[in-house]
Amino acid sequence: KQLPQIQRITARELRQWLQPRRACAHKGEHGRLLLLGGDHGFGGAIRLAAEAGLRSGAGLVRVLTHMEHIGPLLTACPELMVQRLSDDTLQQALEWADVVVVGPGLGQGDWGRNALKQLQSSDKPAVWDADALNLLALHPEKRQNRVITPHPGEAARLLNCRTADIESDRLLAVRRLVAQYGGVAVLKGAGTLIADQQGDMAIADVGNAGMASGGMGDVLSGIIGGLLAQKLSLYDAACAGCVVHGAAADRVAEEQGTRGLLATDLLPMIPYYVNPEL
Ligand code: NPW
Ligand code: AMP
Ligand code: MG
Repeated sequence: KQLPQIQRITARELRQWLQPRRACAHKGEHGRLLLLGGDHGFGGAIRLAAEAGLRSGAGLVRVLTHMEHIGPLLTACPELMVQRLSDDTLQQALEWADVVVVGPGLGQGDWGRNALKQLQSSDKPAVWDADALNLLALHPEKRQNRVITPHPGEAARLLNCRTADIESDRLLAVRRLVAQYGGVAVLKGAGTLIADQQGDMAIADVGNAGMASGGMGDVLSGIIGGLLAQKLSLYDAACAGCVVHGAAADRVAEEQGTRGLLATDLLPMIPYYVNPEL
């Protein structure tokens, strides 16, 4: 059996994807990023994803979520634009956005289902994560203009198998994800794999066990969304996003170790890896 070629990517390779900004740049050219999520009890997930989008360099970041999360989100991060998610605000925001991230803390109830259904009529580039993937697993749909970012548990739901089956052959799992769902697939976990439909495949050779804590994946979806908003291709944004994410976590761990590492610790480290001139 011929083994696939897998590109091994480290923080050094980020220079091939990210260019320094033009001196006369303005926010409009760095993309409008929309994030949908944060059901009752999950306000933290959407805040982490949205702030990661800003820290990755998206020009404008807007969040549609539950009313109860608006105040806390704006207090934590006043650079965000935050509104209550409704049919009207979603339609208007979808016209506004260049890129959409859906799923962090979305839940699997009617609120989240309805948002995902409306989003399906848009073909803007999108990152589907977390509960968007759990809902996708219930009604599988192939789509080209999308990055999916499952952890092994979500991948098992998408492929209708056990988590152990995913972990026993991660290469096969990521290829099956792309074959069934289209676009680009990111199979998370130690040694995150990225694959597209042309057969390209990469492994992010960064990250550490401190990342096995709540909210880490939400940060990744925001980073990939922020890079897509800056016009990287789906595959490049996914590869670069995984490396920025893992490298940011490694930088924190170098100082304070892995135990007790928080997803919020990564946020101020992201700029060190999205600015290739550093
Ligand atoms: P097992 O037990 O091994 O079969 P879930 P979630 C597996 C939001 N969050 N290697 C493992 O399965 C999210 O955005 C909100 C192997 C595990 O038990 C979602 O919307 C937060 N297995 C929602 O919560 C912070 C692995 O998956 C199961 C694995 C639910 O998302 C937390 C857990 O996955 C969270 O982000 C690995 N590396 N990784 C907030 N602050 O608001 C995962 N598994 O059941 O899909 O639940 O990921 O917590
Ligand atoms: P989630 O389960 O959605 O919160 O995502 C967890 C994130 O942390 C993913 O990007 C994983 O690749 C990363 N991660 C979790 N555990 C590890 C680990 N042991 N080594 C490296 N990365 C990890
Ligand atoms: Mg997650």
